[in-house]
Amino acid sequence: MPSAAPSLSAIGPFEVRSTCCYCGVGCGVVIETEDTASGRVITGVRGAPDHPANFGRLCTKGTTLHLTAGASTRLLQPQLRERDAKGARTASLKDTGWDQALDIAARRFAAIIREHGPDAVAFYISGQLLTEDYYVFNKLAKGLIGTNNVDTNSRLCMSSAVAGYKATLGADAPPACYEDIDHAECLFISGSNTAFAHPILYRRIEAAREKNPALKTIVVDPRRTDTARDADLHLAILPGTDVALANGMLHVLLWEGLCNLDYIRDHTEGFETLKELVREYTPASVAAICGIGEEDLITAAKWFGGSRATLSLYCQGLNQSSNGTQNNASVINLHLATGQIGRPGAGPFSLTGQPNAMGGREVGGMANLLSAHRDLANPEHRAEVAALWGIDAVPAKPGKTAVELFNAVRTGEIKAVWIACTNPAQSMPDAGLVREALSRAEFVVLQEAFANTDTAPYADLLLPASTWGEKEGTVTNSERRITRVRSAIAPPGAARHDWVIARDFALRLGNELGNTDAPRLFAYTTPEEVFNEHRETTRGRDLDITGMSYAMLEARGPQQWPLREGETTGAVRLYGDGRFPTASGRARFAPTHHKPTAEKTDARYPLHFNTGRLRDHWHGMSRTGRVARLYSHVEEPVLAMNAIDMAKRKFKDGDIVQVASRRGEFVARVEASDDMRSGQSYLPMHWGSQFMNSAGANAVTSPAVDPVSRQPELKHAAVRVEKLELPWELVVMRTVSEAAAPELMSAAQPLLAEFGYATLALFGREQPAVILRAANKVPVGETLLADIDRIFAFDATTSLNYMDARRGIAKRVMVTGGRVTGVRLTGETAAREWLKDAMAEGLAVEPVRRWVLAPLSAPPAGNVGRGRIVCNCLNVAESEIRTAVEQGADLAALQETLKYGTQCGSCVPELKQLVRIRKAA
Ligand SMILES: Nc1nc2c(c(=O)[nH]1)N[C@H]1C(S)=C(S)[C@@H](COP(=O)(O)OP(=O)(O)OC[C@H]3O[C@@H](n4cnc5c(=O)[nH]c(N)nc54)[C@H](O)[C@@H]3O)O[C@H]1N2
Ligand SMILES: Nc1nc2c(c(=O)[nH]1)N[C@H]1C(S)=C(S)[C@@H](COP(=O)(O)OP(=O)(O)OC[C@H]3O[C@@H](n4cnc5c(=O)[nH]c(N)nc54)[C@H](O)[C@@H]3O)O[C@H]1N2
Ligand code: SF4
Ligand SMILES: [Mo]
Repeated sequence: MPSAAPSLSAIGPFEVRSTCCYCGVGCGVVIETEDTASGRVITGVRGAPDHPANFGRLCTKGTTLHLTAGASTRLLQPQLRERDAKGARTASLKDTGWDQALDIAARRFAAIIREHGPDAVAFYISGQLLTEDYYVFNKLAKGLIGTNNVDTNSRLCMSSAVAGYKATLGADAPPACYEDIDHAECLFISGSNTAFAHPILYRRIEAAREKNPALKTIVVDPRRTDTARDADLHLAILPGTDVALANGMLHVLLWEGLCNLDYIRDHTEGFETLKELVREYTPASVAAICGIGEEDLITAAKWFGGSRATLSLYCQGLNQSSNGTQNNASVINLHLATGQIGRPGAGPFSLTGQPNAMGGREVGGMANLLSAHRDLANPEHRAEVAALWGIDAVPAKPGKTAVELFNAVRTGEIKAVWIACTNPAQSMPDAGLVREALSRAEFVVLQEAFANTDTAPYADLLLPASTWGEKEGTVTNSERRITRVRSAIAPPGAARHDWVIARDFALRLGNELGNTDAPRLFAYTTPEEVFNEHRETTRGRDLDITGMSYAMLEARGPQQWPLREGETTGAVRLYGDGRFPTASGRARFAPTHHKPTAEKTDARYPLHFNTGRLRDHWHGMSRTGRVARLYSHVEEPVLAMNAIDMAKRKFKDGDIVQVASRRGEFVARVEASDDMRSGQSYLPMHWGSQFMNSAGANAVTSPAVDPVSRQPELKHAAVRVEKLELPWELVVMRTVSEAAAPELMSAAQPLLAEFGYATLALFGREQPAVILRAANKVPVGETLLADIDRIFAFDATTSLNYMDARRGIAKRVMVTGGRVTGVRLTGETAAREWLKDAMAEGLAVEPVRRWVLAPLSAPPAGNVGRGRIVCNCLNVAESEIRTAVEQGADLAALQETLKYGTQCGSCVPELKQLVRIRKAA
C-alpha cells in the first residue's frame, strides 16, 4: 500500500487509501486507478479491509463512487457570469483564469467591506469540506475579515445535537463509539433511518442482533421505515412529540424504580426539577400526545432502563425541529437518569450526517463557535483564539446562522456571499426565499465541484473545486475518529483544492484591505501545515489531538479523539469516570415541557409534511445523480401518503398532485404507503430543479428554527395536496454512455419547465439511459417536440414512427446496432415500463418493431416490466425476489443460493420484509 499520495508520473495500476465522501459513518476505501492516454483515472473502489468504521464493507453509494469520478459536468475553469443592461444575471458564462477570478473576488469583497463593514459579507460552507479546508475558511472570516458571518449546512444538520450535548454533558462530544453496538442490550433508535442513512452501521446492528438475540431494538419514527420494520418495537409517534415521549419514559422509569439514583446523586445535577416536571407525563397522557399505545410506552421505558447497557442512536428526526435542542437533551436525560453512559454499550450517540460534520465542529466553523469547541460568546475563548492566531481580537458580535444569513442577503444587509461545497438553493428550507435572496445579492461566489446544481445559476463567479479522489486532508466520523482523505488522481481542468482557493483569496483580500498580517496568517503550503495549526488550538481542550499527526495517522491508522501528546491511542468512549466538562464536573439534566412544532396543520393545510433520505441518493444528487443504477431503487420523486387520506381525496396510485404550503408548491406523483400514518405525507429531499419542475421538498418546508441551535424545522410543515388533471403524457428515453449521461441530463433540464409535471432520471446499468417523464393539461406544440428530438438526438428519418392524430398518440422508436436506443411516446405512455426494460436489458427488437407499427398503445400481453430494483449490486428486481419467495425461498436461501443481498447488504432489510410479507400471507 502506498504511504502517501502517489507520484502522478507513476505508470500502471495504483491504489490509494482514502475515506468515502458520503455519510458520517466514515468508511475507509481503497481507490483503484489506471493510467490511460488521457492521464490517470479512477477505475474502481472497494472497502478498506482494516478500517475500523467498515472493515471492508461499503454500501450502494460507496461501491459506486468510482462511477462518479468522470469529468463530465465538472466545473473545470473559473467562470464569470455576464449581467444584462439592467444588471440582471444572464445565462452567459465566460471562462476566466484563476488570477483574474480571485482578483475580482478580492476587489468586490474589499469594496463592500470598506463601504459597509465586515458584516456585509458572509461565507456559507459545508460539513463536506475537509477539516483543513474548514479551518482556513473560518480563519479567513473571523481572523482576517473580522466577521463571524460564517455558517454552514451543519446548521441544517447537527447544530441541535451540538446544543443538546452542551446543555447536558457540557461539551460537544459524542461519548460513544461504533463498538458499543456490539455491547448494547437495548438500542433506542430515534429519528434515524439508519438502514438508509448509515447503512454500514446498520450492517453492524444486524450482526449484533444475530450474535445476541436478547438485544432489543426500539425505533421511534412517525414513519414505518426499513429501520422501524426490523425493530422489536416501533413507536410511530406523531411528528414532533419526542420530548413528551422521553418525559413519559422517565415517568415510567421513576415509577418502576429503574432510575440509577446513585449515578444521579454522584454525577449529575438538576434531577429534582426534572422529576417534578415529568410527574404530569403519565403513560395515559403521553400515549395521547404521541398517538401510541400506553403499553408500548411502558415497554420502551422498561427495556431502556432495565437493560444492562442501552445505546441511543439518533439523527435528523430529533435535530430538524424547532424543539431540536430539547429533543436531543431529553434523550440524554434518560441516559443520565439511568446511568446508561460511559460504559461499553451505553450512551447517547448522535449520528453525524455528513462525512466531516464533526471536523467542522472541531474547528469552530460556525457563526457562534470558535476553534476547538470554543464559544464565541465567551470573552476568554475569543482572547485565546486571537492569541493563537496572533491577531488583536476576534469579533464579539455573533454571526448570522444559515436561515438568518440568507434573510440578511435578501434584505441587503449582507451584500456578498461566498458559498462552498453546498447547494443552498435546494437544501435550505423555503427554497423560494433563498433563491430570491441569491438573485438580489450584489455578488455571489460559488466554489463547487460540479457545474449543474440549483445554486449555480445565481453565482456571479464559479470557482472549480477539486473533490473526492483528488483532495488531501482529514475528516472526523461520528465516533470522533479522524481519518486521512487522500488524492488518487490530479484534479481535472483548472480545479483547485478548497483550502488553496480560500488561502489564495485571503492573501489577495488582505492585500486589497491593506492588512499586512495576511501573508503570515495564511502562510500554508500543504494541508498538513493547516492540520498542525488546528491541532495546536486543541491543546488542553476536550478534543485535544496534540498526540496526532499525519505521520501518526499514516503509521497507526485512523484515531479517535481526544488523543493527547504522549498518548498512543485515543479515547474509545468518554465520561467513564462520571466527570463531565461542566463547571461543577457534573452532568446537567435539562428539564423541559413538550411543545408543538412551529407550524401546525389546519383546515387549509391539513396534512403534515415530512422529508428525508433515500437509500441510494445523496442530497442534491450532484454525484449520485450521475449513476444510472442508483435510480433503480426509487426512480422518481413520489409523495407518500396514507391510503385513507388518499381515498378521502379520491387519489389513485400514480396520480399527479400539487403539494402546497404557505410558502410554495411542487408537483409530483402520489402513492399510498402503509408506512405512513393518516394525516402525514413524505417526500425525499433529493429531487430539486435539476430533476423536477420545481425546487422539490424545500419549495414548501418551513424556515422556523430552534431558538437555541437555530436549526431549521425541515421535518415539519403543513401542506395541502390537490390532484392535477394532466391527461396528456410524454415519455422520452435515450441510451447514452455512463460518461455522457450527466451532460444529456443537463441539456434536457430546461425542458422541465415546459410541462405541468416533469421529471428527469437515469435508468439501466451496462446500458444507461436518460428518461424524461412529463404530463400536461393539453398536448404540447410541435416546436417543443422538435426541441426534444434535437436534445435527445432523435433522427426522424431512421426511427420507426407511428402517429394517430385522431387519438393524439405518437410513437417513435430508434434502433441502433440491434438494440432499442431511443423511445418517444406522446399522448399515451402505457408501454413505457416494457420499453424501458427493452432498452436497459437489450431485449429483442422484433416485438418492439411490431408494436410500434400497430395501432395499440398498451404493451403486448404479459410485458409489464421488471419494476423496482431492490438488490443493486446484483441487479435484482422486487418482482424477481417475490417470485423466489413465493417458491419458498427464505432470507437464507435468497442469500445462499441466489446470492441476493450478499454484497453490500444494503437491501437486506427489504429482503427480510418481502419474506415476512409472504409468511404473513
Ligand atoms: N442514503 C443517504 N444517506 C445519508 C444522506 C443522504 O443524503 N443519503 N445524508 C447524510 C446526512 S447529511 C444526514 S444528516 C443523515 C440523516 O440521517 P437520518 O436522520 O437517519 O435521515 P432522514 O431520512 O433525514 O430522517 C430520519 C427519520 O426521521 C424521521 N422523523 C421525522 N419527524 C420525526 C419526529 O418528529 N420524531 C422522530 N423521532 N423522527 C422523525 C423521518 O420519518 C425519517 O425516517 O444521513 C446521512 N446519510
Ligand atoms: N427538506 C429537507 N432539506 C434538507 C434536509 C432534510 O432532511 N430535508 N437535510 C439537511 C441536511 S441534514 C443537510 S446536511 C443538507 C445538505 O445539503 P447540501 O449541502 O446542499 O447538499 P449536497 O448536495 O451534498 O451539497 C454539497 C455540494 O458540494 C459539491 N461538492 C462535492 N465535493 C466538493 C468539494 O470537494 N469541494 C466543493 N467546493 N464542492 C464539492 C457537490 O457537488 C454538492 O453540490 O440538506 C439539508 N436540507
Ligand atoms: S455507509 Fe455508505 S455512504 Fe456511508 S461512509 Fe460507508 S460506504 Fe460511504
Ligand atoms: Mo446532514
